[in-house]
Amino acid sequence: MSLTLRSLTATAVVVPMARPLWTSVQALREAPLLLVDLHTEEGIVGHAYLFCYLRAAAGAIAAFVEDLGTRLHGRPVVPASLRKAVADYSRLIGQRGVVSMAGAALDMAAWDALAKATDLPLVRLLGAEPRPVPAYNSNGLGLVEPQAAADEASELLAGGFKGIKMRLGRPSAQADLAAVRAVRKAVPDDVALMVDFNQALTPREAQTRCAMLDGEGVYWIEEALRHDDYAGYARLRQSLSTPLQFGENFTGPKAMAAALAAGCVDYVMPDAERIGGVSGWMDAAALAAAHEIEMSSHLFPEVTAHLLAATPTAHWLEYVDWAEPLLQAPLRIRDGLAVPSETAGSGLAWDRDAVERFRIDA
Ligand code: SMN
Ligand code: MG
Repeated sequence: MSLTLRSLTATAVVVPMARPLWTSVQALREAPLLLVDLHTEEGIVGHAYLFCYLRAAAGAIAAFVEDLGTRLHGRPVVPASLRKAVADYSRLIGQRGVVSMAGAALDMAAWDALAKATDLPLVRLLGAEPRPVPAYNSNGLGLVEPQAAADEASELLAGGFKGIKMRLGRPSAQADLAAVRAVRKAVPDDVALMVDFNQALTPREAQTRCAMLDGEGVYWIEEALRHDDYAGYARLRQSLSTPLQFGENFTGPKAMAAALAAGCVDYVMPDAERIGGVSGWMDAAALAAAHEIEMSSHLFPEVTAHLLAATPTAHWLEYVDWAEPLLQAPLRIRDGLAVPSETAGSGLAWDRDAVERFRIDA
């Protein structure tokens, strides 16, 4: 069945985080999400959601999403054509920030609608099988005292997770090291321990702080530097044996292509809402495969369970539970593996009562 786009609606919600995310720059206690529905003339509704980072951003993104819906009214729901139309429409303002997020939401909702129209789980529409992918628990584990970090780390392993991520970037390097050692000691040796600086360090600080973590059982060091300092990452990488990881700030696959061409990163982890939705993700997956680089996900675990299952060099799924209160069927984690949903689409179905409860006026 071919589908025709009628409209896009965006609903802003704010969900309290069960475990606050205390990063080097900001403590996040709530998740401002935008639920996007693509309505078709045929009656099928495609779903997607965005993480807005800041409550104040939700209104701006919602306005652009709904504007895209008006612009594209009557178009066939064909992701490649919609992508081209969005690129043309946003050429003057530029496909960055909230503009690129809105385009990604449209793309993800379009793929969801198509998967429903073909009665396939998204992963199968992408030509792959719904195989489980290793997931690490990325909830919480912020810049707390070492003992609190160790206790929380142990709690995060419930559900059989074989990986966890802690945030770093305390004022003192020694305090970070003490927290890493406390967590490393508290969890079994076979648990992968990722660390994330959230771009906190200058190139000089990064040399010292990352060297300090070498040999401490850290699985990857994420965003030590400003996200686009590819020359800086290349220098940092030369002196380290711990793998470097970044990618949540790639806006579109071309940013990832540039990072891979610069040879400055060991692993990549694009974010579905910044890389360009399902279409952008699949381009990125092809790049990672060509470079033989392992690719993980950033946020959106329900949808990325499908995307990673269709990614040749799939590595780790980042699991956060922020959208769960809004969903009829939360993502299943079995023995530390994320299991893509088997229903038609990408597995997102809103719990309408919950949406009303968490809704805000954006
Ligand atoms: C992160 C994600 C979402 C909000 C803030 C920080 C973090 C991660 O960089 O990789 O999980
Ligand atoms: Mg990160």
